[in-house]
Amino acid sequence: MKIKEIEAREILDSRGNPTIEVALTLANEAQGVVSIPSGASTGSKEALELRDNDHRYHGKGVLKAVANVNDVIKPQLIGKEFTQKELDEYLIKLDGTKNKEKLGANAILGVSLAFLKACATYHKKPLFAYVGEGRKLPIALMNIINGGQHADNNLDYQEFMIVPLQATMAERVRVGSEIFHHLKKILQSNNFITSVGDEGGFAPNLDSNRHALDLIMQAIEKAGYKAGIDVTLALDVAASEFYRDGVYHCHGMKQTSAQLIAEYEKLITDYPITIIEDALDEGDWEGFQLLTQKLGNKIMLIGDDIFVTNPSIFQEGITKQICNAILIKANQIGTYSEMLATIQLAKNHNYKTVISHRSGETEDTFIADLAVGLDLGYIKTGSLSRSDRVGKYNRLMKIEKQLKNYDFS
Ligand code: 2PG
Ligand code: MG
Repeated sequence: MKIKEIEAREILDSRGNPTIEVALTLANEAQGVVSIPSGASTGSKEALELRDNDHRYHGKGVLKAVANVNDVIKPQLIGKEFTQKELDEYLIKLDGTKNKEKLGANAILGVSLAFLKACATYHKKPLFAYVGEGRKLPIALMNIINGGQHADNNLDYQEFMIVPLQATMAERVRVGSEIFHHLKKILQSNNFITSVGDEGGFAPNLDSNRHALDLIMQAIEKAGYKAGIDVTLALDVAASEFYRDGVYHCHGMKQTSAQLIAEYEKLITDYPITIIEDALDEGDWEGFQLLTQKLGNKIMLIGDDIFVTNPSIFQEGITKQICNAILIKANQIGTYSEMLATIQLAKNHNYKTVISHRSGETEDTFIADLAVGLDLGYIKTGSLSRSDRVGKYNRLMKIEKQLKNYDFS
């Protein structure tokens, strides 16, 4: 695959902040274009997202990352041939730092994923069919109430999600949307605001995290579904965001990890919660061990900020028996190949894999294709509103249809 042209530019993400788009063309004109999402509640060990920190866009411009692609990376790659692995290794070496801080993980991942997409085009395959043999549509975690860093309300937990379990993607999306709209009516009739947060879920001020779960339970019932059977609940607590000075500042209380774990034990008996992500602070590994001992055989415990899609950090987590599932975000690690290594580790050790959007998204739907092709089982891509979220569900429904008549030969 000889690279003929690469061009990066600055675009806006769903929060109206700059991000990078990269177009890469192979010698036979096959092209891949990708735009890179951006997080708000980031793990401290994520690969570096390079920003300009100057007067433009409140310091959030990405012209340095754009220049790193156009002026530094591109001259090194033009006219050369690579496999995906070779390209990613080349980029990692060219950067030369542990956290991709020289060129920026946003710049590097842009080139890595644009190449992946260009190769799919070259092989005349949809992305999902190019990346792997997976043909199952993922179970989706749909975030219908936003809190934490993703909304200006008073909820400590970041994401209150529903997990529809119907047989097809199209049905799961329908059930999700129906519950979402019933929730809107319930909020309205209780005089709560129905404006939405960064991931398209409602962002009301409520009495407590439990109150949010109660409203969702009502919405499920009103929509005519059975909670715990047709649809279960999931949380992304994003606990790092309210951990300070060795304690968790949650529900207006100061709690130790043991107390918070006891609270989760109660929560999962009171509600049909089957998944909890980032239940504790990313540095609270002992707490995570205790949590996994207590709840690991009952529900899915996802590590996001704690593992940051990093194969070596994740390996340590596996050794210490922490969590039983991992969130996969390409921009936490910065190349496609390293993300694949993390996924492989998860599969080898029976960890569930959940591919994820970021709270700052774009119209790019590559995670939908990767969820299917790489056989990841689960996807987390926000609410049933806003095109940056809904685009991924629409893409999944399209893939589901395409799979019916797809000739894989
Ligand atoms: C998360 C993500 C996505 P952010 O914590 O899982 O929901 O949020 O992109 O802000 O890190
Ligand atoms: Mg998270």
